[in-house]
Amino acid sequence: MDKVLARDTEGPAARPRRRAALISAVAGVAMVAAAVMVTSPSASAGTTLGASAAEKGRYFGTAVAAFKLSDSQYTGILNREFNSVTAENEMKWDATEPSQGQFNYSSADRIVNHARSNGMQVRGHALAWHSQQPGWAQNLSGTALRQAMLNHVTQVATYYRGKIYAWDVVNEAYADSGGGRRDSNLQRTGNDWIEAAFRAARAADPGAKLCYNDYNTDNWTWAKTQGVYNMVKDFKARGVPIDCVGFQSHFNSGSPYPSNYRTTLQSFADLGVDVQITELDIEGSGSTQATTYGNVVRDCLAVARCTGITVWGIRDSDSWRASGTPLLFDSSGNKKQAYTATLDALNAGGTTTPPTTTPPPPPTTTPPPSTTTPPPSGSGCTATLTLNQWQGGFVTNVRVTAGAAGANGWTVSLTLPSGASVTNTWSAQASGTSGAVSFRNVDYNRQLGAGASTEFGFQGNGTGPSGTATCTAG
Ligand code: G2I
Repeated sequence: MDKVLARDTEGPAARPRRRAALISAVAGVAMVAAAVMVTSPSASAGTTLGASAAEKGRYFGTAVAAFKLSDSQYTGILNREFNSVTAENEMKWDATEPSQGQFNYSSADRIVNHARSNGMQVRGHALAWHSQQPGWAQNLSGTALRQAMLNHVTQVATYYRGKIYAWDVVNEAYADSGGGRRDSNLQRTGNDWIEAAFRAARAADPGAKLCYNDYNTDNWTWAKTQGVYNMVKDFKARGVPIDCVGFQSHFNSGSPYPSNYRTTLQSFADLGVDVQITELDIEGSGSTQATTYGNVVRDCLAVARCTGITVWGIRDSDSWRASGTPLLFDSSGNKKQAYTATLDALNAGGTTTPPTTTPPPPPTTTPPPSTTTPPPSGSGCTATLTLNQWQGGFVTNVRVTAGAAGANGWTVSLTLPSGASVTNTWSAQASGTSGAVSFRNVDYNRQLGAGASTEFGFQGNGTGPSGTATCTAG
């Protein structure tokens, strides 16, 4: 193995191309074939976590702290081993919107730019969470908090549109015991706050996979796991836009790796969502720790829709639980037994079906869903509204579908119910806030091909509109 490891001498810029070639060349091929690959000077199958995961159609990521990107040992390991990153704290609400309506992306951008220039994908973490809220949000409640949260989701997801593989839209909304929701200021805005957040995220970045992320949801028999499972099942049944479930998987003696972990992953996947291991760390050392890392990797590879694994930090000293030495590299940056077990498990896992790698939909134009009325036969367009109403406020998502002639610009007009007013609009330019209002395309969604559609949305106070609206092309 050492000889193989020593082969990874190409710069990071060469790696994405090589990874892509490897995915198509060797996906699904067993370890024997991988061993043949490493004899070729242009290939390095299985020599790093990211390359090995990519051969199985998966990613292998880590949490990154922006302030550590100037540490060359840290960045060296990051660039060599990982093909996905999650901002450890920099995309959270307190970091990105320290004052209401004033957004600061400087630290998050450092991570996103580093990832993109080194061919790594980005998991966005986290849009709506009861913890790490800025002080101003902690002091809000009711409709004001609901609208602030939806605005936050909309603004941040819009800012990063096209750059995020998957968003943790909602984080840790379930209680530790009992199987119900956690009490929080967000929960007190109404039980539908989670689906409202998902709808706002979908409207803002239709190309990102939208995940629900939580901890202590690994053991299939635990009430919390079942609570989240039932929510996802309900969302899928009602068409709430959810694509994935993140399992943080912070394992220690109080919350050990469960022998039914694979059952949990597979059961969620069977609901029609991807599953991802999003914050993996395993307290311990030596062969015990190594075996558990191997088990986790084997479980993910056994589930076709387990699309990737992220460890929550690089070196033990980078961990939020540093004293538990839960990561793959020691505090000097050396590979631990846990690293070798992880890489070996990745390389050995060629016998399972890799996930279908469907490219995300383009950000602005998606085919119309079969449930909507067919597009007009000639020129013009149609507009279909989906209303998410709660006490005192609403979000309306609007699907605009061009007719057979396509559209070069469009305007949607409607009359709001009495007392309603628009407070925020995304992916369109609004005229008017109450009574008769209209929404004009913005630059990126002006052009629609024949029958193509795009979505925009708006939120407001009072009772929102539903049904259809007048759409004018041109
Ligand atoms: O707590 C572990 C993770 C559980 N799941 C959600 C993750 O977002 C969470 O990450 C941790 C970070 O690893 C810590 O780095 O979230 C903590 C906060 O909830 C982060 O800790 C905070 C400290 O509490 C702050 O005092 C500090 O200013 O990190 C901040 C930035 O270094």
